[in-house]
Amino acid sequence: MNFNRKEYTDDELLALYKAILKPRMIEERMLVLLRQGKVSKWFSGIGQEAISVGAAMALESDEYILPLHRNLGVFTSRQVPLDKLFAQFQGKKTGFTKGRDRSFHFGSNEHHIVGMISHLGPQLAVADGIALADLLEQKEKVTLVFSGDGGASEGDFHEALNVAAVWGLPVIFMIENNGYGLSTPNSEQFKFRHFTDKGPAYGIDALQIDGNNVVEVFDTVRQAADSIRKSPRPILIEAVTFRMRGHEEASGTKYVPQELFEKWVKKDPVVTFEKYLLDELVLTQKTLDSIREEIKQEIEQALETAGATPLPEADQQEELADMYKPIEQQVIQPATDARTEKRFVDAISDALRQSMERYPELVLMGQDIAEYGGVFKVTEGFVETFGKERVRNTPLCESAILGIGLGMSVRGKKSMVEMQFADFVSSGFSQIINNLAKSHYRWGQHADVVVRMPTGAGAAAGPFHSQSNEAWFVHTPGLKVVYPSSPYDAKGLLNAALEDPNPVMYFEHKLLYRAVSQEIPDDYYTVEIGKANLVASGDDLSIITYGMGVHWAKQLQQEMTDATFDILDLRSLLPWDKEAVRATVAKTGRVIVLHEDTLTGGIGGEIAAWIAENCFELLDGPVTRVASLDTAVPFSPPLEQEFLPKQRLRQKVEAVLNF
Ligand SMILES: Cc1ncc(C[n+]2csc(CCOP(=O)(O)OP(=O)(O)O)c2C)c(N)n1
Repeated sequence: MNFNRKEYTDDELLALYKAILKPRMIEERMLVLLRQGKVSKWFSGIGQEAISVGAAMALESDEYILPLHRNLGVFTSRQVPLDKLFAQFQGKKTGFTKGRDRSFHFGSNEHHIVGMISHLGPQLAVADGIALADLLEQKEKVTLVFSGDGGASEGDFHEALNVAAVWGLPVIFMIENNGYGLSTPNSEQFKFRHFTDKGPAYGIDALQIDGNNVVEVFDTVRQAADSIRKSPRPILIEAVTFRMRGHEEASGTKYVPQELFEKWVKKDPVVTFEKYLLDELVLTQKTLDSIREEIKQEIEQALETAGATPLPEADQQEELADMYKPIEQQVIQPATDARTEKRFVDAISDALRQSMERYPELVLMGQDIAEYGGVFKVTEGFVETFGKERVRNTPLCESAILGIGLGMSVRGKKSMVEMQFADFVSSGFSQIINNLAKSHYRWGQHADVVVRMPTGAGAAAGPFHSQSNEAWFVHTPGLKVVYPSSPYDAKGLLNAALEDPNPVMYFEHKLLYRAVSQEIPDDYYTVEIGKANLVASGDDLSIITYGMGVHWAKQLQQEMTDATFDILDLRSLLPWDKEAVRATVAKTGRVIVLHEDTLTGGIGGEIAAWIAENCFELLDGPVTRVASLDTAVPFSPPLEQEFLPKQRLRQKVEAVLNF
């Protein structure tokens, strides 16, 4: 192998050697422990260390790296304490995730590392987010993210590269091309010849390097980083390498032809570099022995410390609490009595505008939200006031933009991501439920992201512009979900959501945008998240609902004068106000849970079950759900009206009253 040391000093080369030796020695030790049953399986980086190490050593220590499952060398090169790393591998509380996630699934802001989630691809956009935050702060920093050749088949790869290119983000996309994705060879993974072919299609410079040559990796990343710090843009580096062990330490290597191992063992990145340094007299056998001894001691001590720590004791309170970044919401009252009649849609704009003024770190992202003002005109005029940097038109890349939201949080930014229609959130689902929602629980990194969700049916817009999908998110711990029904709440809850450092799904019913108006405070104010509102008080029946359901219930009350209803507007669906539910059940003893979402698996089921479990003695009749039909949302108006629960409501109410 040809090592071109260029102008690098002996000390620099020695530092690289020490750095590449450490992950190799750790893994060799772990293989012994695995055979003794003392560690669980992991994903070996043996044969690929030059990439992790060369890349990590080339960057400044406060530049973020986003490694994947074969990048032990990133953690060791960033001097992550080995005892903590081993504790992480062993599921100990003293690891990086308090025993909640495994192997390399963690980040450490102290070390400027954001670890992966299993899904691989979502990691790439998080790097975009970190880079965007740095770019907005004019920090002249680079972010480096890894992908395997297999993971690069995911749509997330395309989205992340595309957005990085369009926005000129200083990201190095490091593709470790080791020829296989688990057992699948590249010939069954993709049709192009080299990853460098992909760069031009995205408008990105692309380089191919020998991924087993640590000097080449180090030098290439250094130069690329230097260049894009000064002139921000993404660069794709394809590092050609080979995985010398199985996908993980249980899967074996039978599917890999033996001659490939014979070819690549000659290019072992540690052995070849060591030989080069000995030949060049940069390293003597004596120094080599003492370096090995030093690393060995470090490993043994760390193993001892980690091993001595007991497995975690589960504490339910702590587990539940850590799903969220703590916030004691102080409800803010408007500073003056000034009020103006506002439509629902204007109330949303109001909140966004005032929160943009309040939080200079807040960035809005969404399709067509800049000059065009968004398809519902919520952000009309915002570009003029806040500029294109903070009011960002995005490509059609829901997943990437949501991942960018998480990356921005890592660097202290807030983001609001507008879904053009709530239906399209399915294209970014994984980022929300796997990345944003779980990040704080896993490693303490909050996701300060509000996702605005223009939702609901009634406008004959068919199955893909009308869905109520709030239940998808209410089922996901780590998220908050709010759903206002009035202009007052729309403004107050959006302000509260933007204040909250946790990921909040904010549902806004499209039919309410221009149909309801109300005098609301001109000043900034917030509404408490998790607090329901009794919008009408009655004696005979409780209708527990939210969103459009509140308006249906009110309308029915006007029509039915022989009975009076408590109408409880939940406003927040996660968390939801159990106290208020209990109070209204205690008052009337008869309950309808009403929502526009379809019946099966809807939130009504959860609320009804809770009432049955906790308020059974207060009930005078069966808790009854009224919801949409269990079908997709149909297009044609007569079909849509039959789908929606509104016209079934009266009959159900009468049945409960007469029970
Ligand atoms: C979305 C998703 N699909 C499937 C998997 C299972 N899986 C984990 S790693 C892997 C292969 C990845 O190959 P590559 O990206 O080339 O990385 P390598 O393992 O070769 O380093 C697969 C299929 C996964 N983790 N996530």
